[in-house]
Amino acid sequence: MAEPRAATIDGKLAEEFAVPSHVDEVKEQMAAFAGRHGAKGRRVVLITSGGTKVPLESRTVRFLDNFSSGRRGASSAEYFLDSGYAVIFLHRHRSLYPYTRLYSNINLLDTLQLKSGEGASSNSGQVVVNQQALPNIAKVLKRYQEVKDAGLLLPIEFNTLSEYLHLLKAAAQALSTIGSKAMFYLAAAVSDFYIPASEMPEHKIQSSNGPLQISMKMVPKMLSPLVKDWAPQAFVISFKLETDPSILLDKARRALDTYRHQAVVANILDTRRGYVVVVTPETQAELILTDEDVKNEVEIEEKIISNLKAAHGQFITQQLD
Ligand code: PAZ
Repeated sequence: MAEPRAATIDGKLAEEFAVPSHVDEVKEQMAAFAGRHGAKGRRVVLITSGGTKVPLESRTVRFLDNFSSGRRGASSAEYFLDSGYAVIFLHRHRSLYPYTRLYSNINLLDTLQLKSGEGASSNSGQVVVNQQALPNIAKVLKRYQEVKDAGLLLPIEFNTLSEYLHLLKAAAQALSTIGSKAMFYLAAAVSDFYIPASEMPEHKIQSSNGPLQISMKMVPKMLSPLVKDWAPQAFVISFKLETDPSILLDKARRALDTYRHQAVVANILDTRRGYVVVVTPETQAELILTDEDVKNEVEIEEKIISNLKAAHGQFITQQLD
């Protein structure tokens, strides 16, 4: 069946997904960011990252969530920054974040010590950092501060599926001004199903009513209007996650046929940290972490970004011809 175009999706977004009150303000920030970097000849990538939360009640006690940690998006942001891109990081609240992701499993209080000597026994003693508890912290902090001082990273948060959908549309429109210099790297794990506000119970669902049966609608596919209407000149990468390897590549190719964007990064849940396939209409590149890579702490995202940066370069050149 044909995909609904922008007009239909715009209507659906407005009717069935609450518009976040700050969407216009964020859109202006993103447009200014893209304009500033685009004017300097810099490429800009919008990364989406993390899972989405789908409420079951409007005064939400319960919601459906998914596995995504946001690690792919956060580490990719670092490699894009290292490759000269400016990054808009549209991420789920409290999912992993560039640079701090490296310390996400560390208890902050285990990295700090009260300085011995005067005041150490009182509540006002000096606190010092135990650098050994934070591997490579000086190098990571230096890079984080360089990125921050140069204004190269614009973080934008979302919480719910509704916020994600509206902010992605705003981002697509904001980045359309820089044409082919814009890349969309859609790594977030977005729910395919939702309950429309009009069908959602207001109050907490009562277990005294017995077993729960819910019926959910399909979330509109944003790729279609993004590619055709909102940012038609941009370089667009979607991600495809499956658990069954036998259907992965077929589904990636079908997505390319349907949406006519530039590439799909295909991955399997259990092996996603060490193996992906970058599928384009003409090519298929397997990216694998070798034992040597693992020993040298190379991450799969470094290989993904190197592959996509080169493809984006060719795309920009073709658009100029
Ligand atoms: O967030 P994470 O690092 O735990 O996982 C990354 C991922 C599997 C969510 C991403 O690579 C991906 O495939 N995203 C798209 C998922 C999908 O909707 O098919």
